[in-house]
Amino acid sequence: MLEQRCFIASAPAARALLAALLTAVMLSAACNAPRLPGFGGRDSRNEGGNNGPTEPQGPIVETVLTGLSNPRGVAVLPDGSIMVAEAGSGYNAVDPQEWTGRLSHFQDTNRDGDFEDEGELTIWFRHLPTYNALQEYSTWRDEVSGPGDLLRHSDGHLYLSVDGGHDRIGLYEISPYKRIGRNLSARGNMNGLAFSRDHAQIYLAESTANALSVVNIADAAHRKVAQFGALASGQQSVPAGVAVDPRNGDLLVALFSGALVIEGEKLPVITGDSAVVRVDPDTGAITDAVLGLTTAIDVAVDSEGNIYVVEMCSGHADLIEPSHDLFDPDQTPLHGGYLRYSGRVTVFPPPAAADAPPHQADVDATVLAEALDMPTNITLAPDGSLYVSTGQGTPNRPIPGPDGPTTIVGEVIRITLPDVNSR
Ligand SMILES: [Ca+2]
Ligand SMILES: [Ca+2]
Ligand SMILES: [Ca+2]
Repeated sequence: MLEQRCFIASAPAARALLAALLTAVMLSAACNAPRLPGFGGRDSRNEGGNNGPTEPQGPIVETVLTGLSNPRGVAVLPDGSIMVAEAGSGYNAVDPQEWTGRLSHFQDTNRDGDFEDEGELTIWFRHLPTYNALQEYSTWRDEVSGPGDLLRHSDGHLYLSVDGGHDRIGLYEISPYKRIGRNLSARGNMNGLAFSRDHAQIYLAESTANALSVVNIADAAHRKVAQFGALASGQQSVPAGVAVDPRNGDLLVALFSGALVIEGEKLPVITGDSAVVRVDPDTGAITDAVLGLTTAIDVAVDSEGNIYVVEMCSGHADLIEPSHDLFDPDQTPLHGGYLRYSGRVTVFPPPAAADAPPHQADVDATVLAEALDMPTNITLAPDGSLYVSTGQGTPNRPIPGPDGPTTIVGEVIRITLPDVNSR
């Protein structure tokens, strides 16, 4: 209780600071059009023989799905349709029929560019586990878990990680005929998944265990690849996302960074302590790839070695009591632990040499999208576009938004890069 009182006493000052920070974030979002300085050297090339100066072209950011409940992993199918895992509402009902985790298929059958017209949604599974860490683990943060990352194998099978809390953890194999088959791993929660280049194995970012493991699809044999130590302030590393560098098979892992309690104050986010590291899949050797990040939660790598990073938020705000009613639509708008609308997607070039120093986020980041509301997952589609899931937290809960009070809405955005547009 002492800890709680300490936090509440310091809350007004923290709120004022965070309000200022939020304003700064919003202003910078309004003033800075999406930009790609020097990304891949393509901006300045201006091929095509246009007369006169050409406007530097930024990425196109579109909302392709809205009204979801904690969208997480997205898998893009060869026909351009997408499968989306949703962690659900977080309401951990006694009756499994009331669980709201889902796996759904979205097809743009009328080809108007979105997946929101009649008949474009087919729900494959609608009662998968869901819970909120605020209630289960008293984290003082609005944090929903359930179905998590999703991969589509070249043979058509899907692999879905599920964190439904105690005894409801799995990496499930799902046939193209909508049958849930084997559970390949139930050792601990798996926030991020990535195939090995030959699709024979799946790498697992095991956030609670602070480990990176690999599981063979054929026989479900499990092997730990790396164990991550503490980050700069002594907090746990919390690996949240993993990607395979298609050029050499290296693993890129997003280390989200764990919470700290300093002098009784709960600090869910230590700004700048999050990182992306490169892991040798054979030796487990770990080297820093990008430093100075905040809440790096997922990562992707393209065929040229460019590293795409999702940061969930830029700080913490309005921690909430475990007794807070997340489902009361008349609650005062509160951030709920993490600063809303402060997430972003950035890209970093491949290292110039094997022994090049790591990138520094404040210097080397090219921003592709910012002021996002709590993004969690990124998927690099075969056509080079990026699908990012946003809106982590209890769906419909009142929160402060960029234009005043709003509510949490799960969405999937698509980021189309300039070099992709001109292909
Ligand atoms: Ca459509
Ligand atoms: Ca439409
Ligand atoms: Ca992922």
